[in-house]
Amino acid sequence: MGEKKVIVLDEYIAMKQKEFPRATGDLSAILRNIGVAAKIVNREVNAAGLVDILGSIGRTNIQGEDVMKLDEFANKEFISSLSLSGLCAGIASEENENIILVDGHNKAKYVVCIDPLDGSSNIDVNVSIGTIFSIYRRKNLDDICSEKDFLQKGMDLMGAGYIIYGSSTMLVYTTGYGVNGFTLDPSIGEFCLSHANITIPKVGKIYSVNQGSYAKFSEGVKAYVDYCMGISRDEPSKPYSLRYIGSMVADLHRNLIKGGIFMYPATSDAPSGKLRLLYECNPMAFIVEQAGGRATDGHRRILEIQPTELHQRTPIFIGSEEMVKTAERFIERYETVGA
Ligand code: P6P
Repeated sequence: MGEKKVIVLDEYIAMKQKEFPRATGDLSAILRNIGVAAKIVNREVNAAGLVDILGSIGRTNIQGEDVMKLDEFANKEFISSLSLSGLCAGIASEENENIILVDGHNKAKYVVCIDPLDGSSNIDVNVSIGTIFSIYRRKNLDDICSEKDFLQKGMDLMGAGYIIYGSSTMLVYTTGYGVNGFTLDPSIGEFCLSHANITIPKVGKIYSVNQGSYAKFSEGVKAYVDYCMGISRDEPSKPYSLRYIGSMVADLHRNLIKGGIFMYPATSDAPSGKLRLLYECNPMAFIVEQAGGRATDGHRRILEIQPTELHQRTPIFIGSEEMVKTAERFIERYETVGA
């Protein structure tokens, strides 16, 4: 009686599509297929934790194959689900060197970039991991899908999202009109709207970085990390809390809700940083900007970087707008001094 209506993902996607009279429903269909694959991967992620802890349970899948390595399983699941949609011409995956063309649909409207299971090295210690996806509209539908369809700036994304397999499993996405979060209710097997119109606080008290790499950061980044620790010589400040899980989706999801900055800077031995532009940084930057935050490589917006290679890396500073701007200020100051 008077209970709040639960809105499930498919209903929400359909509701939002009605707001765009010219929408054909193709993007909606891709999002729905991603939701289905997410539920299947979620089931395996939980079971796989069991396998890792208890060793192999000798389980075989319906094809009689041994249970595959988790990220390969997730990769196959998302590729298969996207291919079945018939609306995806090709897929760029962290797990595959080259793009995957979808048989029979290589002139379809969209392409998808995916990190099927980011942070999967954490699964055997039961740390939250995630899937990151992003959707581009192909530039020229007369051409067969090729790599150039994927090498588009993040600002041209049609949609982006992530699934976090954590204490609960959530799907968070945007199509450019705000960010919404859906929590999986296992009792009905549906993603239910739980975090409508997510906005990231302009300032937070959390910084996320691999502090162990401090010695390898640039002088500007070191100065900003000092500021986060409250030991800056330039600008005295109260210390933030360091929260670093080592799983980008988990670190970013927490900072999106609570406020904070996540950094994976360039280092002396990795001048482009570690994280990939196409299927990690662009989708997360799109989401965070849509939630009112900021994402740069220290100098320019992540979404303005023109990709030249599928697997290229970029440094990233992403999260609460004021905190990212402060990081940029320190970088600018020291680079000017250093120049
Ligand atoms: P490091 C996981 O391997 C990952 O790709 C991201 O999810 C995470 O933020 C980062 O690498 C952690 O890297 O070098 O700090 O262990």
